Amino acid sequence: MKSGARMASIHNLDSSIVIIGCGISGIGAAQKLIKNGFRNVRIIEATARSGGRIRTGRMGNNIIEVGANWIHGPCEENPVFCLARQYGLLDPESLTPENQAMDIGGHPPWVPNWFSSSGRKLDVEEMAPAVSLFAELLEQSTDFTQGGETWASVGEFLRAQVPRQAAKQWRGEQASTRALRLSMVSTLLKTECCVSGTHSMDLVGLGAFGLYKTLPGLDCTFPRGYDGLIDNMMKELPGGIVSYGRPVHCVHWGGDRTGDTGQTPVVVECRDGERIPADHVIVTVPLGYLKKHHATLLSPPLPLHKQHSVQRLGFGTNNKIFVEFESPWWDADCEVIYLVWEDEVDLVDQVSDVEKFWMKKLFGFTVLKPTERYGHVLCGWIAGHESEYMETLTEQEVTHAITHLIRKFTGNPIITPRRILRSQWFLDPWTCGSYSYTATGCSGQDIDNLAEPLPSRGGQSQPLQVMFAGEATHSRFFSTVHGALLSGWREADRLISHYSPPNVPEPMRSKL
Ligand code: 6YU
Repeated sequence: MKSGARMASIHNLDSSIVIIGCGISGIGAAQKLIKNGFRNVRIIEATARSGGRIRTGRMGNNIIEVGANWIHGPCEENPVFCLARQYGLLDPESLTPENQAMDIGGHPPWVPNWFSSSGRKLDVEEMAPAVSLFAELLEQSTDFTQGGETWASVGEFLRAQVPRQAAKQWRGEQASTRALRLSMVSTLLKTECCVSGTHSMDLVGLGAFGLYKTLPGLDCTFPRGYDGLIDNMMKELPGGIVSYGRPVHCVHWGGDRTGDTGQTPVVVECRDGERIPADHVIVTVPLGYLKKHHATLLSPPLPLHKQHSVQRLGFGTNNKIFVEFESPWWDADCEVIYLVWEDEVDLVDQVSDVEKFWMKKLFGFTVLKPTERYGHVLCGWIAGHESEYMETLTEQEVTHAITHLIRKFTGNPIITPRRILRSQWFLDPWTCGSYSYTATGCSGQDIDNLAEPLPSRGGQSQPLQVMFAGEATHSRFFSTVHGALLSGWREADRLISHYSPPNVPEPMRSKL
């Protein structure tokens, strides 16, 4: 019997669908499938909680976001914004039409305080040209399209352009001012490593840098925590749909459904030995996990072109270090504190000796606002191997290093943090890093390959056995929550269309 004929023998809406991972992409896929009438949907989650990289924590009385922070581009096109609005989770100012219309790539430049390694507070006006030069060149980095670029990476491009432009634009300046501005550019390069979630901008491909698209709207936060979004979405799912604390070991695919024996084309094998039969599996594990475990997670293994894309795409670490103080040592209007190492005139975004100098990679701190809500809390940002090394240290060692750093840069020998809390995304065995980026040598085709279902096109066996969602599979919004949610909906839609015969009205299809 041909697989198409066999397909007709099962009731479409009874197809068993297993979703691996209860992050927002998995929750979104389940939500859409269930709203469209699928009755046999299960989510298998390795940890004891929902939300994955959306994780709201507490530091004393404060809410802090250990993972995702902002809704990037809160506008009508952003489904995370629309859901958050529907659930009543946002502040009134985030909802204004003016806020949604503002198209400036995220947020207006933050009000900075700059401190240097010799313990000086730098003059913002005098240093502003470094910020505008960097912003201009970063913008230019997104204009390249695949193929034949002189520079392979964003880092190489910036390293070639910055000194050239600096020599031209800052000709009349004192050598010391020029040097300080170049050191500032190193700080901005490290900031960009955090934004891209990479060890170094030398690893971020120039040709693919423009693939990431920003949406209009001023980035906003969830005043009562990002996990409110997850809680509300979970409430819409049937109780008991998620099996928690159940890591999936292997997805056995490539079989054929046989109506007679009840055998399904896919079997999901959990680490505890349970074997779950499925018609379709949606894999939403992070790319970091897939990079480490794809050889054992799928049997038979991924086809070569998918394996190569998993390897080529980038997945790096960006961590936060929250630091609370009794009283502020920064200006009242300050939104970001940048730390400038005066010896970094040569545009560096990596340290020479990670164990000794890891803290040099921390570009600075954002200030949690409003103060009435958070008190005096800073969020330090650190990316790359230095960040991964930081994760291995004790909280006491991190506290000691951060205290020393702040004392050195402020010139104040007695500043003492009240408490510290850091994220550890690289050591998280189910994430293995923070988020994806387009590495050198990869293109949009790699993202499409990652998202391609198994068996690959043209095969004879039953289609859509294993499907792939998650932030890294979204071709324009990778690395974001909205990209992840849209990818889950995309795979749900794929199944919905698969089971909707052409030219038949689809009364069941609901709009999410
Ligand atoms: C955003 C933001 N944000 C900061 C930090 C991080 C991320 N992001 P999940 O991992 O959630 O779910 C998978 C589940 O699978 C999980 O529960 C696992 O436990 C489970 N699992 C794994 N293995 C399993 C197994 N074997 N068996 C069973 N289960 C298993 N995004 O929109 N705004 O401010 C930030 C930030 C520190 C770590 C972020 C932000 C990224 C999002 O958090 C992330 O994309 C989604 O939550 C992922 O959801 P998911 O479902 O796919 O996976 C030009 C250019 C550059 C491009 N970059 C631009 C920068 C934009 C990104 N900015 C990020 C910044 C911050 C601060």
